[in-house]
Amino acid sequence: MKVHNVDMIMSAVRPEQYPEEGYPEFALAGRSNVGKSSFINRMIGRKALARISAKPGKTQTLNFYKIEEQLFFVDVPGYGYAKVSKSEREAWGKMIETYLTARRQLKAVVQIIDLRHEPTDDDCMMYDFLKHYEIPTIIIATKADKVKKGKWEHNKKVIKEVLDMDPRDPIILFSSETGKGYDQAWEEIEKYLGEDLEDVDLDTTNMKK
Ligand SMILES: Nc1nc2c(ncn2[C@@H]2O[C@H](COP(=O)(O)OP(=O)(O)OP(=O)(O)O)[C@@H](O)[C@H]2O)c(=O)[nH]1
Ligand SMILES: [Mg+2]
Repeated sequence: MKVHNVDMIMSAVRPEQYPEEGYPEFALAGRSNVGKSSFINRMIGRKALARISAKPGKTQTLNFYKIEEQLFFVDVPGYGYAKVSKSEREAWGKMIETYLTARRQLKAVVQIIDLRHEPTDDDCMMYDFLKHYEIPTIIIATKADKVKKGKWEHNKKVIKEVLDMDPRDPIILFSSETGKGYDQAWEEIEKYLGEDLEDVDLDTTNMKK
């Protein structure tokens, strides 16, 4: 997708603050500092629209980015950041759980994993949570620019094994630095947009009758 129009339209914590357009939504999940916001920026071709953290834990709310009047990327605060209080962590958990389990517009979660390391326990917990609720998941193995080419396939295999990935879920080698994986990532996202266009066609057929 060629992206020209992007709006960071709102930050939300509670469902009544979510946008009402009804476009398909794709939420980012991943460890704090893994590169969720950088992924969004690369996908929309903006250097710094989604806020990138010098310090981890920068993204605190659900941030909705409207793309081409077609879809939303939803930037979600990362997990696994040690320096948050218990009450903050609980509030985070509630906000994420409410959004992920109850949002009808959510088409898929883009879970970002660091290609350099084995997935953490938190990564595995997040993936298990998504599979438990049968939420379609696209795994993005990012920071590929920091890994020697010769290790890409091996590290990808480790991620698949440690997460115990459903073979139907795609996993894409990615780099927000170089743009590697950009086309493949858009391809996976656009698969879900196609479904919606079919729905629209059906509706107009019915209207003509
Ligand atoms: N080399 C390299 N660095 C990256 C890549 N993606 C992200 N980074 C760097 O990783 C750091 C964290 O990136 P963010 O995009 O802010 O991470 P985040 O997951 O949104 O972090 P939180 O909002 O704190 O959860 C920044 O310094 C980025 O420049 C990548 O593909 N390659
Ligand atoms: Mg962020």
